[in-house]
Amino acid sequence: MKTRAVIALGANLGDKEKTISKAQKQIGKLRGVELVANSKKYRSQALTEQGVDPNEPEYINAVTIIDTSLSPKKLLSRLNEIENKFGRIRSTKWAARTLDLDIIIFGTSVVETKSLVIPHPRAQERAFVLIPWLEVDPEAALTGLGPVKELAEGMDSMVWVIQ
Ligand code: PH2
Ligand code: MG
Ligand code: MG
Repeated sequence: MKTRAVIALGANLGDKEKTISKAQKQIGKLRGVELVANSKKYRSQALTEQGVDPNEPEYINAVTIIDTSLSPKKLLSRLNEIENKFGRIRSTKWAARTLDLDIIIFGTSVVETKSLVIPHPRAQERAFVLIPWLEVDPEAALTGLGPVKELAEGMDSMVWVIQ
């Protein structure tokens, strides 16, 4: 049994564009994962706890859609391994990072454990997740919240496509 999952990628340290492209490739090559779609890359200003912060390094974001036979927990641990390969250092939730891989939805599953919450609890507020997601799946829906097309209304100007 395969489940369709949506992964958001983000980076604001190091060679960001290269990191995102390589990470999209590596996700597609994981055992138990079939690539469905890779979005283009988008630039956006860093969102911090205090709101958008133009003094923080800009982010590159993208979305990758997969079909997977892995469990949400296994998928997360494979994604954490990829983050680590790109030199991810874990400090605070909002700290700058070389690579962040977040599971946005996993089929229509709802997961709430200490290490994993699905759907991603802040996805609906984030242009840098919704706009790339809509690019590769115009019919996308955020579990429990409805069509991404509606959630993303008015957000186009918050991200800039680069590829
Ligand atoms: N990720 C964060 C915090 N802020 N800002 C942008 N623009 N893009 C991100 O991916 C991002 C962020 C924490 O995961
Ligand atoms: Mg994140
Ligand atoms: Mg994360």
